[in-house]
Amino acid sequence: MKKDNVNASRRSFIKNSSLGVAGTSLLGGTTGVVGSLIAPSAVAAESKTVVTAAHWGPLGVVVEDGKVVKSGPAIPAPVENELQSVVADQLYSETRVKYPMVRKGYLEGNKDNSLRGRDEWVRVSWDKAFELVDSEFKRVRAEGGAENIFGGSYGWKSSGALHSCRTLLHRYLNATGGFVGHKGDYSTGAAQVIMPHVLGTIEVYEQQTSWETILESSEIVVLWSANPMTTLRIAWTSTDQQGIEYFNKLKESGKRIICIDPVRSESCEYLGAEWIPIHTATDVPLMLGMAHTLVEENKHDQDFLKKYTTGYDKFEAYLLGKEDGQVKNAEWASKICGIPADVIKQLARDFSSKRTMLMAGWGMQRQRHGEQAHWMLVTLASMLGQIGLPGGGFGLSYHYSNGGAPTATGGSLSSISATLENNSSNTGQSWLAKTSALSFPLARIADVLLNPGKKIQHNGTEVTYPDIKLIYWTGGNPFVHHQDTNLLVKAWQKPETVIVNEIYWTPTARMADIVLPVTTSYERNDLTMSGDYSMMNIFPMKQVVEPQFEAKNDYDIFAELAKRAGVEQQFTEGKSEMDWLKAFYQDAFDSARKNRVIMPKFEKFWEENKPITFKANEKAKKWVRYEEFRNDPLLNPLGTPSGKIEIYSDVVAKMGYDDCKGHASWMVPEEFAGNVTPEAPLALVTPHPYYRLHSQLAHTSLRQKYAVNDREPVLIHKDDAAARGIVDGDIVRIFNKRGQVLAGAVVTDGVIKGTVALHEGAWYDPADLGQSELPLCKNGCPNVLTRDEGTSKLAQGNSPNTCTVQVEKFTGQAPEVTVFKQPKHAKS
Ligand SMILES: Nc1nc2c(c(=O)[nH]1)N[C@H]1C(S)=C(S)[C@@H](COP(=O)(O)OP(=O)(O)OC[C@H]3O[C@@H](n4cnc5c(=O)[nH]c(N)nc54)[C@H](O)[C@@H]3O)O[C@H]1N2
Ligand SMILES: Nc1nc2c(c(=O)[nH]1)N[C@H]1C(S)=C(S)[C@@H](COP(=O)(O)OP(=O)(O)OC[C@H]3O[C@@H](n4cnc5c(=O)[nH]c(N)nc54)[C@H](O)[C@@H]3O)O[C@H]1N2
Ligand SMILES: [Mo]
Repeated sequence: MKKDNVNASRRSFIKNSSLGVAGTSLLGGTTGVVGSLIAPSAVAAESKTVVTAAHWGPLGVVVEDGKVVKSGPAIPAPVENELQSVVADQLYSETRVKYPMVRKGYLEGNKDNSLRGRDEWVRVSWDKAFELVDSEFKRVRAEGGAENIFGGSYGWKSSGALHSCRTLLHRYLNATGGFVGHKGDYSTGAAQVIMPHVLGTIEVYEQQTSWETILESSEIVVLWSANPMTTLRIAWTSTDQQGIEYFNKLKESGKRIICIDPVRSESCEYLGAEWIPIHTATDVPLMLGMAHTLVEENKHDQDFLKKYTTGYDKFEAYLLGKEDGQVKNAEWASKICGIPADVIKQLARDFSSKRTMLMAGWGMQRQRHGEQAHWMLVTLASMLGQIGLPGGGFGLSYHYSNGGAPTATGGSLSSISATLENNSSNTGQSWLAKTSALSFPLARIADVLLNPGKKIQHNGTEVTYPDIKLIYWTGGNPFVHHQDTNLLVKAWQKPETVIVNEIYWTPTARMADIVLPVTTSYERNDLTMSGDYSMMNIFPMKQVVEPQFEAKNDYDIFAELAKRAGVEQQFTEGKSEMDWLKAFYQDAFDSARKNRVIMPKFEKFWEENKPITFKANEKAKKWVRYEEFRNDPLLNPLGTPSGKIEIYSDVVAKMGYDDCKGHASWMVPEEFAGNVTPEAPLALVTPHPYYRLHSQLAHTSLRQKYAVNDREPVLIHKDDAAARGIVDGDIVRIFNKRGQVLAGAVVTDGVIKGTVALHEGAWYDPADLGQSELPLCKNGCPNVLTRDEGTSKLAQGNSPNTCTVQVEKFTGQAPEVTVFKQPKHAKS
């Protein structure tokens, strides 16, 4: 690690100064109009610019002599998005999987699965690799069946309508007899289960009140556990960059913006917002304190509560302490959340007297009792009475995939499907009912692997864990994304076979038996929509360069496996890559025509090398979520049993769970700033990273912008650092009873005292796997420290932000981070 890098990286990490730079298109455009995409003139003759796209937006990629030399936005980005600049780093990464690889012990029939992650690797031919995978599937299916195969394969993969690796895996598994999948995700594990009980919809992945009305009508915008300037740098399909554009306009408008967050986030800094530091996991007390103030000062909207909600009286009894003798007033809340009581009271007064939009993110539900945070937010918003008014109420997706960017009128691409046109030929689908009954809440995976047959509660039903013998993972990184890595290491040793398709030697690939090298999206042709809610563009995703080394497309891998299983025709339908793309495009063309929007023919579109952009109409620009419900709740009831907002849910109450009751309530988490021990006196929060998408791009040159002493940066308050003799740039050891990691200290006042922040997505890099009870992660993966416990019996979501740790200065020789290089023996 070069010393001078420490300061530079720390600076950019804290300040993200680049945020201030307006982006210009690599292709010379200035207006965002697609027609302005003109290839640069002053380039060498053998140079070309190819338009493609990724989660991080539309890309122009400059190729010279068959090699990528530069990449950037294909449409001007509202603020610089550095994620768009590292296509070459991705393609030519030192950590690419070059050839099919098999773990030595596995190849030799050694059944000691504890060798996973520390064995040697043997290069094999593609033919040999296919034979191994095919014969293993045949064996497992013959001896047991679909219930022994986990194909859930959660992860963010790459964008694309065709080369969607997880869907392709499912398509192959469906064609050959089924698999065990999962319920839910890591993003909104708690919220997506509780919200339907409260609002009748999943809420978290739905269009938001239009930004145009926010800019017009909102007086206060609250970023509540939300960091949009970071999280809007990407989208599930591909970002249309509209969300950041609108946040720019919000900033220019001079409206009051408030961030409630344990961290002074990139958004807080960039937007010049008021920061209200809060202890992680204490939003429910804060909201209760505000709710109490509203009642005390008679500022709660009783007409709204009566007309549009049910069960407020039961909640109010709890709020006023009639149930448990504890009045949940601002003074009570203040002691828990760390915000002065007068500030809590003033927030309540301001929100009730001004048009206020509560934009909530999801970090506060990724914790024990995470269900309560969003339930309480909706309860508070109901008391404020602005739901369904322009610019008022709450929104759970302004920070994600450009929620609130008006939905455009145009065409919509179709995409490859996991289910097959004709699946009757050799398997039938009798396994379907069985395996869907065996699908389990995703975040319980380690528990499932360790305890087949165990029964748990989930949202009013009983789930019985399947017995997993074979895991096939594509497009995800569980050894980074799952909590309590050391427990996962043990659980992962249970299955007989683990197969991973990967581009890179990720921590998960390293934990497999068979690793198949796959292409990046820049090595194949595809299409994607942009803006998950806005449906604003169709981006061509053109192949930029030839596949590197022996990498194959996931599609071709599963087509070959389908062939060996005798189901090639069902899998491919006889179509080539371009045949599929034309068919997806034709569906967009047809749906656009129904909307009276004319798109170019496919050939012309493909030839033109530029995105198609659709426009939103005035109605979409003025759209207000819950407006129809507000106008006429009888004619437009919600999908809840009562048709109203359920401040109290009979359905949830009747489940009888001790950890999720009939109304939002405060339940003391096992680990948080208010529940620490001498061994683990600091709370840990694990936000999403600015310069990565989870673990994606961790191996690129962007790492130099944030790594401290070549480790993941950890934000530590200056008082906490001083008490431990830690100075900025030090290597520190963060540890608790579950594990230990090294990280690089960023000493700051930008995190609440008593909490340290370590971003999710840092690659797991154990120094001494298999030799030590708690191997030391050299790089700083936060999940080595986090708890693997469901949010509650209701959602069973993941709960990483319920965690306490100790931090000390690391003395001695710090082991080198090696996870971004080829693994030992895989260099052939
Ligand atoms: N502590 C903590 N943990 C968390 C979170 C947190 O807040 N705190 N957040 C959680 C959340 S919300 C999420 S969504 C998860 C994210 O967890 P993941 O979605 O697993 O994270 P990614 O890094 O996006 O992993 C995607 C992987 O797919 C690979 N890939 C990309 N394209 C392709 C392809 O075309 N084919 C194949 N075969 N592979 C491909 C990439 O190389 C990468 O390894 O993490 C969760 N974990
Ligand atoms: N650049 C980038 N963008 C991304 C991703 C990425 O990895 N990188 N991941 C994408 C994905 S899959 C998802 S799910 C979303 C994630 O979106 P979110 O879940 O909203 O993101 P987080 O960073 O986990 O949390 C947002 C903020 O909440 C704060 N926070 C955490 N716990 C609490 C709490 O208890 N109370 C309060 N008040 N604040 C808290 C964090 O410090 C952070 O600033 O982002 C998406 N966008
Ligand atoms: Mo997520």
